[in-house]
Amino acid sequence: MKVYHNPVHAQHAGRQEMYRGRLVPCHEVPDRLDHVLAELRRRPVGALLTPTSPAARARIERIHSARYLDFLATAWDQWVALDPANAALDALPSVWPVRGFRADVLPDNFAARMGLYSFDAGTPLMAGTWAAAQAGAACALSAADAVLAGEACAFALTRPPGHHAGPDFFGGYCFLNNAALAAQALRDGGLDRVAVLDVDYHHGNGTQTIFYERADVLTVSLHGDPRTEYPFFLGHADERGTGPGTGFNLNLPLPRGTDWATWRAALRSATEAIRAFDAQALVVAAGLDTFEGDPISGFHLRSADYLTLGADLAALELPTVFTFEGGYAVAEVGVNAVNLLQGFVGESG
Ligand code: 6XA
Ligand code: ZN
Repeated sequence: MKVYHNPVHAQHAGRQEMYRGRLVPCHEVPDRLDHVLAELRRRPVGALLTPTSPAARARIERIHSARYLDFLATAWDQWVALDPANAALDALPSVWPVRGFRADVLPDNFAARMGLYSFDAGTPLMAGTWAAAQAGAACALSAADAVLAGEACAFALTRPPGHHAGPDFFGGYCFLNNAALAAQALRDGGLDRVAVLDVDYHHGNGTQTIFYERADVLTVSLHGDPRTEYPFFLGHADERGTGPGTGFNLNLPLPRGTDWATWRAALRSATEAIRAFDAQALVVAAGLDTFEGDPISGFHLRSADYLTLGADLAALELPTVFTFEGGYAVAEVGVNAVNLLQGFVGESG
């Protein structure tokens, strides 16, 4: 397994997020990735690499709109231009165009533009966000390229995470959708059918939206029921895709409190769908916030369960790219992530 790690991830280090009406310290912190790196140094699963080239803009534009990327590239400078004192603050959106508002007219006002390109107030943007997100995209693309070149599996160890980011919006701590970038890279590299399996606690709404009308990328997500769990407004079982994509999205929502046995039974439904689709490669949006000790989630998976999860995924016998998504029990996220990878590679790793 090749592990591509994002050398500039720590330039994205939010101070505060809006959570239940209060500004609280960010859950999505640089320490998370550093714990995974430290555990990988203790228990290597393969070569630890940094991408040799930056992510080409044309490859990112396969997933994200040009005007959204232009916004992300200039957002921090615009925020500081509003008031030099803003340099000491994170930028957080506070106003959004909901039903009936116009999203086609680009506002001049920066706060309005932030709202146009986002869906929550929990995702701070700072000076290093764009650099970190781009370097993360380079990890995802390098991991896909490695698999295309014949590697059995590769891990994009990067933050900020990606699975909530859509074609032209950020949210849920995500800016560029690394799993979608990897899936598209696998398609562009010549594979006809790619499956994305999202095992994060939260529904992968960005990935679903990106591929919702397509039959060439099957999207499957196991997650907390959106009736009670973030991101709330997408992720229900009746969302099956639309147009040519009808039947190529599968949501498996589970109640808060779900344990490993029930979760694993849902995983079996997911892997059966991936087999039936006859996928040629798999992208796993690897969130570890299903862990029993996660501070913002509600499933009860234990550290040893991630070894079994890895083995269950390996049983699909598909070339596989993993992207690092959620997981906020910082002290345990390294062990849980490496258990997943070690379970996947088995004794040979
Ligand atoms: C609300 C919770 C965001 C969850 C982000 C996450 N601020 N997504 O872990 O997978
Ligand atoms: Zn999550």
